[in-house]
Amino acid sequence: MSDEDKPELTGKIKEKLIASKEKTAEAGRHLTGRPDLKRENRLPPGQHLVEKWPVLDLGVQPDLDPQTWKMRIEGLVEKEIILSLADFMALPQSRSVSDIHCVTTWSRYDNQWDGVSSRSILDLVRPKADARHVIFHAYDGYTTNISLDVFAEPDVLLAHSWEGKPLTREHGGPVRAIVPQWYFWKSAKWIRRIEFSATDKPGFWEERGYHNEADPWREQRYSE
Ligand SMILES: Nc1nc2c(c(=O)[nH]1)N[C@H]1C(S)=C(S)[C@@H](COP(=O)(O)O)O[C@H]1N2
Ligand SMILES: [Mo]
Repeated sequence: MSDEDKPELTGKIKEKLIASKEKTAEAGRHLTGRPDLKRENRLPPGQHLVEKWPVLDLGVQPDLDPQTWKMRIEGLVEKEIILSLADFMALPQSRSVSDIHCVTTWSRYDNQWDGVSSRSILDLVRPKADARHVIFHAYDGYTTNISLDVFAEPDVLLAHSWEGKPLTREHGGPVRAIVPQWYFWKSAKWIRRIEFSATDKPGFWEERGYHNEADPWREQRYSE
């Protein structure tokens, strides 16, 4: 129930509510992305809140040398590119704040990411008209797929930093995807290659029973 529906809010309580709402709205104005943080209830169904950031992967955490690291962006694009970390860091930089929702039911609020926005990447490589899907390929062999529309959302980043510090190896450094509107399995760590495709290609978990989309607000956890 929203505050407006509650009948008798008076005096101090009302003032407090308005002040907190103004703060939320103020925070929202600085966000480029989806308005998750403006939700009255930010916790999607079936999730619980954690403070610490858990580590989840397939048990292999590639040890990538920043000096030799490369990321390739290819497939149905006008211009395929290979970026070194220096090239990547020289691209226009963006910051976004978003909540993490993991399908294993933990959520973590207000993560501050720095990196290169998906939109900058799109400007650079220019997807061809028939490109519809984006597939992340990672250095540990992991893959995951999202639609080009979701990739193009303004809060999607290829992130190199969390809370102002370089991403650690366990969390996917030097560069991982952040796709805030989906469950976190779509946010590939240790990105090696980004493929633009006309056809969809279910990734590691999508082939093993996870939903092809991953909307936490609709609990798109597993496929039927
Ligand atoms: N390369 C790679 N990316 C990955 C995974 C993985 O195993 N390999 N696991 C996914 C899953 S299931 C989750 S919940 C998040 C976990 O990210 P974290 O360890 O930084 O919390 O990474 C996602 N990205
Ligand atoms: Mo996950």
